Amino acid sequence: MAAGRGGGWAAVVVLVVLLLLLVVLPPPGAASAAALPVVINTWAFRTAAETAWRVLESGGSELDAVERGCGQCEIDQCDGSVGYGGSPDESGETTLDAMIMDGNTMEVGAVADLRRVKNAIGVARKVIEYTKHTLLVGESASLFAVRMGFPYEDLTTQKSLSLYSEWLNQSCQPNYWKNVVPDSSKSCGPYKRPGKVTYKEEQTVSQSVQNHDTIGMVIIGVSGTVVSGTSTNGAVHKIPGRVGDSPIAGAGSYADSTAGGAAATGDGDIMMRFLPSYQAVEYMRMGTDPTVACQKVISRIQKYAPKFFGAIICANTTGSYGAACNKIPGFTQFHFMVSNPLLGRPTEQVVDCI
Ligand code: SD4
Repeated sequence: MAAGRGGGWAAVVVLVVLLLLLVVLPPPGAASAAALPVVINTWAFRTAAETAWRVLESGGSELDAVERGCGQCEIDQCDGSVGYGGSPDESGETTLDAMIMDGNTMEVGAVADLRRVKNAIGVARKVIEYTKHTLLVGESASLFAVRMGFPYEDLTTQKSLSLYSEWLNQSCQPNYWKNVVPDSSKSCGPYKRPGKVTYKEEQTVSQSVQNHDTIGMVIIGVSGTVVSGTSTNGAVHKIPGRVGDSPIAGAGSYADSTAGGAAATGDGDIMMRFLPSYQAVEYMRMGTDPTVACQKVISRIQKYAPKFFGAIICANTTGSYGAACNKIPGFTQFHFMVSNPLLGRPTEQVVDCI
């Protein structure tokens, strides 16, 4: 009887300890300690992170820091997928998509299919500052940029030219067409609708991971101001006119100073259908830990597109942050940069994909 009572107490103590651990410990994969300001950006784009951090340190605004940070990647041509000279489209031209969002005012400035102007996020910022619009596209966006004082220049480089000619030499493979004649999985266009349509199941173009590497950045300032931004040259060999997720508010990134910010990277054609950045911010608004918010967003997309290539970064207004990615062959971990006062300087971090 006495032994039984002792066993009962032991069980109670174990239960209490377990409950305490549950309360004290963060959920698996949860973010490290929070501190403000925080700068978080997709991929190991260190110079972008350093640039943004320096702007904050020298008293610049969060918008300035996001613009300069992402702008640095445009100058560095980060991974060939940001800025000029990357991702030639089907006609060999590089076109850019970018956005910037102010989570205090909920204003967004964005450009898509921007041609012959290098500093896409700079132009996006001008859309906020000098227009009542949100998104400008194509040649007209370029004309706007020139009016705003940006140089009009060729975005083609030796590298983008050789990527383009290699693609032509391999019968324009891969490409983004389906259900057309001639058969787009075997030959170049021009393609047409067939006389009699026999729809094939949607083919996912097998993109290499290097095909997509947008910079997405979220900054939470010391007073809780949330700002986000993106910049990319999109998808290699895209059909001219194609716009991805990056310049779309809620898809490429989202910022709300009452909840947090998020930014996505990966296969924008799929990801933009789910507004993942908006969804992640809404999860954080409900109190969900940033890592878990990121994971929930990835899981929602997985149900429809199990093999999609993509990742997302999330940060809430306390400075807590996290990231998640979809595990596919060749992409099992996602690297991103974080800067906050606890880390001291921009630090590369990594998460295992789910
Ligand atoms: C796009 N999401 O245009 C962009 C490309 C990219 O990481 O992320 N990459 O689809």
